[in-house]
Amino acid sequence: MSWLADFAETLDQAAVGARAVPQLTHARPDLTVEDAYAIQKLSIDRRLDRGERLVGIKMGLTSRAKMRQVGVDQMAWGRLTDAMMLDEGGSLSLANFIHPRIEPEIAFLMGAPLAGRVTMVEALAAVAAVAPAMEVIDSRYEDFKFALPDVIADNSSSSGFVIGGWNDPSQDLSNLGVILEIDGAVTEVGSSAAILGHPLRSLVAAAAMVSQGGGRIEEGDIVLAGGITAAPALHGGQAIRTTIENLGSVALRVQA
Ligand code: 0L1
Ligand code: MG
Repeated sequence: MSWLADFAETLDQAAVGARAVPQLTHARPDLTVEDAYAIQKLSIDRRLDRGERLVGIKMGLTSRAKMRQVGVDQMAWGRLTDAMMLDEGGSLSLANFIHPRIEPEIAFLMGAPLAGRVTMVEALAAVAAVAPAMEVIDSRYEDFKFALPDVIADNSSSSGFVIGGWNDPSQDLSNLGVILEIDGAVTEVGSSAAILGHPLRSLVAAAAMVSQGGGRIEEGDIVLAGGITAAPALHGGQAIRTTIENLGSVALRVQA
């Protein structure tokens, strides 16, 4: 087994067993971004071998709030599988996670494939619908600490997501107010503009980054545009709701 596959197995097992592991860059300080995407793919391939199905991609670190929170200042992407999808209004069990956090997101549903260098107009033309969403991030690393190659190898911390109702994408998405409430109290406030100035820019970046890795965004894929605010930690019994202006709300409960 190559060292890349060894690292992929380590991260996969950490996710399956909900047990944190040391950063890969501690053992291998020369780990490159290219190595990291190879590890990510090998790790997700292990899930696909167990029967999971790819349903889209997530963009990460597309807002200053997120970059500041984790101390990494470059974008990353990861893969979403059907097993990561949570029911809207449903609940999650903390037993399946290490130290989960939640963040408000905007989700795109693709009506056509998208790849390579595209404009925002071309990106919008490929979108079938847009929805409020939340991502559960759960770094598989101890203390939620990582360098860029670590987080990329770890599927950009992605571990779950929930999507609200789909909306017509032909509306101004550039500066929509966003509120994250926990137990009815407003915990984070932001704007869709936090995502690279416009959430469609994240889709443009996604098309380019996924193509660099030899793939493409497919018709029917979900694309999460990236966390809009800092991501608070989840605790037992919480009721979480994100509301995005003009797009609606999406909710989750954490089991007590
Ligand atoms: O917060 C993190 O763990 C970094 C990767 C995910 C960030 C995002 O989805 O915006
Ligand atoms: Mg996110």
